[in-house]
Amino acid sequence: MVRKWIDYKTEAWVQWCPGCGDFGILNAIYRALAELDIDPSKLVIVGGIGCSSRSVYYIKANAIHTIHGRAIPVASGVKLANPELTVVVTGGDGDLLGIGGGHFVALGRRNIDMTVVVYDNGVYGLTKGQAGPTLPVWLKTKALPHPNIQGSVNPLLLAFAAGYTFIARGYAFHLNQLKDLIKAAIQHRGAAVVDVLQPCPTYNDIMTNEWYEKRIYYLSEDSSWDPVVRSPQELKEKAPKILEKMMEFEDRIPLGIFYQNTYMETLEERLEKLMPGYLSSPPGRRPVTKPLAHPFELFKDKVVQV
Ligand SMILES: Cc1ncc(C[n+]2csc(CCOP(=O)(O)OP(=O)(O)O)c2C)c(N)n1
Ligand SMILES: [Mg+2]
Repeated sequence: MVRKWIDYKTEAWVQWCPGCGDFGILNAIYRALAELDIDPSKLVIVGGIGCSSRSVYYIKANAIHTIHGRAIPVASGVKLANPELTVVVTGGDGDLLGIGGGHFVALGRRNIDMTVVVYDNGVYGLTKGQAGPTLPVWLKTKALPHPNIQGSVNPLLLAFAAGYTFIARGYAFHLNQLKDLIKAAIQHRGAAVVDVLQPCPTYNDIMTNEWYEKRIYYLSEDSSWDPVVRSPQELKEKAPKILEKMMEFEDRIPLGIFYQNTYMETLEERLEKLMPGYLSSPPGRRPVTKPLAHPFELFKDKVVQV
């Protein structure tokens, strides 16, 4: 069966402002899912709280609207209980990098095989435009009484430091390119993040479509760009260039895949080493009468008495 993008659209009324970048991101997700022909019954979309997190209502899948900042831990539980599911987290810069920042870091360290799509508009859209964690310092967007006095966090550098093994950046209104980035993120084995620059026409009157379109370009315009890292040695060689590109966010803003690590093991693979049979018969599909060994049993010979 070949699915079309419309097969992933629900009947729910989409509650976003006219011109919001979220429409572009949602459409790119629909198209990525369709091109990968993902069975909606094996797909789980998890959102936190925010305009962007409402995507869970608009995608035909098993969907969970969690609490603010907690989409990643809920999604991690889903994936670890049943690793054969495709798990995608949709949320805002505030949700994923502000209140949920600790969980964002933990996912990188764990390298669980799932995808995080950051709808990055620099503001808390749902609560009327306060400064979000990616809003550059000294910018005064229209809902702020004073310029932003806090520095911003760079989602790509944070993801790299945390251990994500796929890191990309897209633009909400470049539908085809964004669709390809989300597809590659879902296909990647390990924790993947796609930071999507998303104009918020209601509250971010500085980082507008025009502002972005003057600055953005694709890393792939340089035919020698190769973000794939296959060994620790290759990582050492390529890291300086990758970091230089991740830090570029002024007159020019690069888009595309910045980094893809293909050798790092996932948490699921680590669990399989500890508990043989975990992947072929994961907790979510085991009869309750046949649970996996209790973690204390697994570690009993390894405990060091002090
Ligand atoms: C514990 C808690 N604190 C604060 C809020 C209020 N709140 C709701 S959404 C939100 C931020 C949304 O910003 P972002 O995640 O960037 O999403 P956007 O609306 O911009 O898409 C905040 C602070 C909340 N719902 N729960
Ligand atoms: Mg936001």
